[in-house]
Amino acid sequence: MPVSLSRLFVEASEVSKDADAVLNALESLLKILVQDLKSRNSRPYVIIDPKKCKELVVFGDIHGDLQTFIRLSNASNLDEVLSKGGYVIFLGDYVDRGPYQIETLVLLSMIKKYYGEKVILLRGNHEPPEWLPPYPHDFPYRLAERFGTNKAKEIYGVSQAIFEQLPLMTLLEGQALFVHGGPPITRSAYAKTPEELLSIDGDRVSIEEILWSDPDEIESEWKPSPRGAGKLFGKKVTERVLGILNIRMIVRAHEPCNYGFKFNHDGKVLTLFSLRGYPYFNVDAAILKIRPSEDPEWCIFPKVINYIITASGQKPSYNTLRF
Ligand SMILES: [Mn+2]
Repeated sequence: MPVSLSRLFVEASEVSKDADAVLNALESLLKILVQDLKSRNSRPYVIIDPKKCKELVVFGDIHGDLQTFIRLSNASNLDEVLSKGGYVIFLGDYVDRGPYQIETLVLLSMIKKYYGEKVILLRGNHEPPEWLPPYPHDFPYRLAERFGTNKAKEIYGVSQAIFEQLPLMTLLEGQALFVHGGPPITRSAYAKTPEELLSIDGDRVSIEEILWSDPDEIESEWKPSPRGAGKLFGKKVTERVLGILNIRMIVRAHEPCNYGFKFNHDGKVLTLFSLRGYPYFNVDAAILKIRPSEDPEWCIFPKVINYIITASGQKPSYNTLRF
């Protein structure tokens, strides 16, 4: 049954005031995610058949910026997209930094509850494995401020279990790969099939590359990242990954962009950044809304620019591009 997102926004902010209500919401998200993982045979990635995907909205980093999230949901008619059976992919980084981290996680759990497999929550580096902590990671402190140490510990424990269940990648067959940071770089050097590239199991090198990497205009395949985790990957890696997967574009988040989006590698990598304000103060935030079944060529640059939606309502154009 369709549910109005604006009602969920109100509900989520109510729920977020009460520790037990938050626990409830997150525990039911955990159950759904466990079920999801089972139903895709424990694969760390989701596959979407574009023929069965009329509409798809994609969000980059949110980091607790609920106001921009609401604005972008309205601008993309997310409500209508979901109630008509369309998909939404969130590219990760829901918590840390922003003012409404708890509300964001609760809201996403509600949206997931209503729309099930059509809502894909990817893992970002701020939904970290214990062995790869990001900085800042203030989410546990925000929980403690609001709910006290004991409840905060309990809620954070469930959150960590949630993070472990989140898929790392989504493949929109024949069109695009969606990840938080980058593709599995090391594996792309020897993987021959999509299955070999994406079935990373518990491979920590791949997980780190997916969560932390950034594209860079370098000649070499890759170089170490100044972030201290992940890699900077060059166009050679991008082209190899596109070849193995038989797709046209990598869509990722992770990097602040002044206008909410940018392109690398001759338009073959699109970055989306969907929050505004502290600590980046970027001019604009952006998302993507495409029609994979109707227009499978959306991912051929520069056509994709027409499908970018900004928080300001400003139409994206060539002069906001950064190569
Ligand atoms: Mn990130």
